[in-house]
Amino acid sequence: MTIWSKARHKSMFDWSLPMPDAATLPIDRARVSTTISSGVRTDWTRTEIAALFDLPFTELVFRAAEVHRAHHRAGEVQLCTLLSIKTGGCAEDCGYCSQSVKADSGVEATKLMDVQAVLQSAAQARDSGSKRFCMGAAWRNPKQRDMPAIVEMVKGVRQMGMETCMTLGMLTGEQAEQLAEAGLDYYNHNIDTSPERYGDVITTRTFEDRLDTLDKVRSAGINVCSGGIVGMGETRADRVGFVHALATMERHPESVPVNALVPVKGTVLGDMLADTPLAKIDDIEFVRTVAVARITMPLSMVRLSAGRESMSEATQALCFMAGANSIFTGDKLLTAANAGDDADAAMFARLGLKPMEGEEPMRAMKAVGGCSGGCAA
Ligand code: SAM
Ligand code: DTB
Ligand code: SF4
Repeated sequence: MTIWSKARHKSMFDWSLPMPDAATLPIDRARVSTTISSGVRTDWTRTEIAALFDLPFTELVFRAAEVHRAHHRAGEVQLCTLLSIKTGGCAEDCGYCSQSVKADSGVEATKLMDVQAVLQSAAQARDSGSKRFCMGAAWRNPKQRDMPAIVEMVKGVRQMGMETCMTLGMLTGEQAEQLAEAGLDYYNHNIDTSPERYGDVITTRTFEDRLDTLDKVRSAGINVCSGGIVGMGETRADRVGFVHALATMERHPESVPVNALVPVKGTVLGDMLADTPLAKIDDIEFVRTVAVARITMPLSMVRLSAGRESMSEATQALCFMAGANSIFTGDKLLTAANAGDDADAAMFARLGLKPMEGEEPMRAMKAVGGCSGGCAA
């Protein structure tokens, strides 16, 4: 029995700590449906978003916590697992990434994993309490010859009862349709930073290329997972522009990963920022970004993604308070180290957090037909 399942069986951790009522209320589907028109805006201006960032910190976190409680079970955090199904040797030149051919990071390139090996790994994740299995490939785009195996992976993981997410780079419309047909729940494709800053970080594709794939994913009916990285040496204005780009999409991404840069030696950004004051994002600024994402995209899952390994529990607690409600568990992300199950189970116990069991709000709404025309419209 793993530490997470032990925790869930209460033999190791006591999940029964007192919680404020609002935190434990089940989602009221009728109430959630009415928030479609009342709480979700897609017409945010940069000035408004900048003003949120500028709020006194405690006021900002308080407002974000209010929004969070109105739409989510505060006190519950979804456990997700990441698997790199094809590592390294990527043709893109993303300045943050250890898997680019341009990086001298020591990451070895591998072939696409066998379907059975992926399914074995997914079964382990499920048995450890994970609700969501994310498969990532270091590709600029998948080749047509890879698609049959990818489709089998999606089908197999879905059959295990876990939510599926894939991140494979740019897609054609046909590939998006193939993934949708296989039953893929989410496609992750990050905008990463503001439109203005994008070209400083990546030169082998454009911000528009990213939006184009996101459109194809949406059109195919797959849920969108799109967010980015904080701490790449960007300005506050870039963080405003980053959140603005997401929060003004015709429909908000159902899932918004907020990563703190993991500065990897041998990558452009890892080397550029090393030994400078920008080497690590200021914790308060990171929490501010999470809070502003929560306020502007009230129904989305906000995922506290990369960078937790070097984040204090106090900072993570502030992120949960400010509306983050999903984490990646385990010792490894794709190539970088992650906090690990022991540390996370201990943190959940200390903070009185519970692994999320129920449905995500936007998916729950779709299930009752409340979101078919666009949750953020
Ligand atoms: N190749 C695909 C793509 O770029 O969409 C999928 C994999 S890629 C590794 C997924 C995301 O991980 C990136 O968009 C980026 O936001 C995040 N990421 C990659 N390296 C990171 C790092 N060193 N620190 C934080 N986030 C990182
Ligand atoms: C996302 O935004 N974060 C995850 C997931 N999407 C695929 C990936 C984080 C990768 C961190 C760096 C690494 O492990 O190499
Ligand atoms: Fe390739 Fe994705 Fe890494 Fe960019 S982030 S180098 S596309 S694996």
